[in-house]
Amino acid sequence: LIIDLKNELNEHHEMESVEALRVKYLGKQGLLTQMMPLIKTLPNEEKPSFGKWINDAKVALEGLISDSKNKIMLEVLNQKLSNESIDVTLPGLNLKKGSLHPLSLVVEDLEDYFIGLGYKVAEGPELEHDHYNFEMMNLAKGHPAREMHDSFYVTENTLLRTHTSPIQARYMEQAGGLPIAIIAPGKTYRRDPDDRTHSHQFMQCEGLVIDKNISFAQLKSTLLNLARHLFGEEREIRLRPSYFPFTEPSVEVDVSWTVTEGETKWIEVLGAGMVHPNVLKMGGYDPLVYQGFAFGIGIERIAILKYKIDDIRQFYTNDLRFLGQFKGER
Ligand code: FA5
Repeated sequence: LIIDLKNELNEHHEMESVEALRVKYLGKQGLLTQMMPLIKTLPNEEKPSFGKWINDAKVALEGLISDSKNKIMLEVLNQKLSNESIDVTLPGLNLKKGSLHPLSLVVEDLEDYFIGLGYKVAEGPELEHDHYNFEMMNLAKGHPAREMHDSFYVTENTLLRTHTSPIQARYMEQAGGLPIAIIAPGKTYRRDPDDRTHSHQFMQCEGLVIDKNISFAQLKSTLLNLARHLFGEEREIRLRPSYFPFTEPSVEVDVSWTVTEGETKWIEVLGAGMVHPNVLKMGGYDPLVYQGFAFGIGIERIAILKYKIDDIRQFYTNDLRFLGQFKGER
């Protein structure tokens, strides 16, 4: 029996057929099981040795079957391991990583800088009421300076904001306490023809400080420190008298730029001034008690200077070769 089973096991290498062999030899009707009743037919003196033989055979057959099953299990496992193994040395997928837009880089830098000085960041809607964009900024209907801002009107009284200054009026209205110290970055729109330095959509960052004893000297030092933060410690600023309806006095601010050794150029980057008494009054602050300064930075201007970009339209044409150059800037 043992030799028969050994031979049969050599021909079967699957779990099911080995199990069938177990049934064939050891099952209820199995070959070994069928021999057990023979014990009754033997003379008494042979019964013990026959019993022992049956038992030994059973143990041997069971051992062969389970060895064979174990061998098959191991083979299946090894097969699985080699089929499902992962080659960790293969190169990974090359997923392209994006980067922040240069204008976002400038805005985030301004936010970090001013938050560090105790300013808050404010926001306002891009679709704005004439009331906030112009009237609260001391530009009544028919004011000739409205023409400086060629506007996109949506209805008679709403327009795409031409500057971030309306956020000044909105903030004053709901501030509920002094001092006010905010910056407000955002998109702005004007019907300017697009060229290398102008776009019909661009970005500004407004700044507004209101309290008692606010002076022009504080505005000047704020702007000088800002210019040095943005462009380097050796920068100087130059203030030129200017006109804005919402500030008095008003200035335009140039930053020094070394073209070649010894030759310095001045480049205009923003408008600023002391908040006009009418703007303070309309915003709910007595101009005899409170003063303020405000500034409006052209974000593209800053980015153009900082990253040496030659055409403002590059910011809006979504050319990945251009945008990809700002990886790792932040
Ligand atoms: C203003 O818009 C004022 N609201 C700024 C201000 C705020 C003054 C607070 C005083 C107090 P201005 O029109 O000069 O000012 O615009 C400010 C900046 O926006 C400019 O210096 C320029 O950098 C940028 N700018 C204006 N028009 C365009 C345009 N079409 N394309 C790109 N940038 C522009």
